Amino acid sequence: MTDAATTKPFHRLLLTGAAGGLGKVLRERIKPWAEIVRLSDLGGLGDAAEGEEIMCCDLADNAAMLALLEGVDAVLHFGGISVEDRFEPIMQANILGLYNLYEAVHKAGVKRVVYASSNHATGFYKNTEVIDADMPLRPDGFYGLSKCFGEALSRYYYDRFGIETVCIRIGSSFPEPKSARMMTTYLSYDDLVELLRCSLFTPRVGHTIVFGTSSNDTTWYDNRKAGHLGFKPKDSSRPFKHLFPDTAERPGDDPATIYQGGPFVTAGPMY
Ligand code: NAI
Ligand code: 15L
Repeated sequence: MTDAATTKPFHRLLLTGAAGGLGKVLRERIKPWAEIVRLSDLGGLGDAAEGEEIMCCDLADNAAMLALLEGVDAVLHFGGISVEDRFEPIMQANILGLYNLYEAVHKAGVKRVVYASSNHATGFYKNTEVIDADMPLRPDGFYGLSKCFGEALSRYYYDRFGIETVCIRIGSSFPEPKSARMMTTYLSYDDLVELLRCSLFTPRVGHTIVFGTSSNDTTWYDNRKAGHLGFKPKDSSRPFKHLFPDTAERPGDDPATIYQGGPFVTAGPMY
């Protein structure tokens, strides 16, 4: 953590999934937080810029993950399968990968992880409901199930070893909403970065679950149980309202419009 010889809060911060949609955004935005940002993915990271280290590896490779975590102070875990898929690749990247990550975190003495969980851990709640972090998990597919596993695994490593994790159930973090549903789940990149900042720098987070959306006009989430993070989103999906004028006219018998997980609830299983 803070070192008298450095001016940035962390010496080395690891970002997994750095070649992905969010990873590319974060690669530029997290630099002020660490002297060295270690970037990891399967590949596709180009050359290291000043203040960067690149270590490509598969989350499913236990030995490579042990090496990846050496010398790391904190982790932003954004790597893995990010949509519904067959169970096998999800098992490798998101289940075995999570176990490998936390074993390596433990062995390296890392104190905090921020985990990119997903709204699909609770996607089978109806979009007429408002849920909070203590309500039972209701995954909407193998992908959502793997996020539930990550949340439970990180809880275990906190209870057993005191490793703190903030699990962010990200809604839909893209440049702009891509559907009427995303008017509710939208999380702007600026608000994502702010939520990561709160997750990394709040002094005590224990094991926290927080829903990651901007301050949209509609919400399915009650974030009061994560109030200690002090996350106050500044953006909203409102400026994109003109893109989805028929939001109020959704048909009532399509599962993709009934449940919070939207199209994910009918995407699987894919054998
Ligand atoms: P993405 O699919 O663009 O990026 C994921 C990255 O993980 C990819 O670059 C991929 O190469 C890497 N990866 C996949 N399998 C791997 C493995 N076995 N070993 C190492 N790296 C592997 O996804 P995106 O949108 O950037 O999301 C990042 C994280 O945030 C994911 O964990 C996703 O589940 C989560 N999330 C994202 C949301 C969004 O709206 N973008 C919403 C909810 C959750
Ligand atoms: C997710 O978990 C996915 O990673 C992302 O690609 C989006 O589809 C998002 O959820 C969503 O629900 O819109």
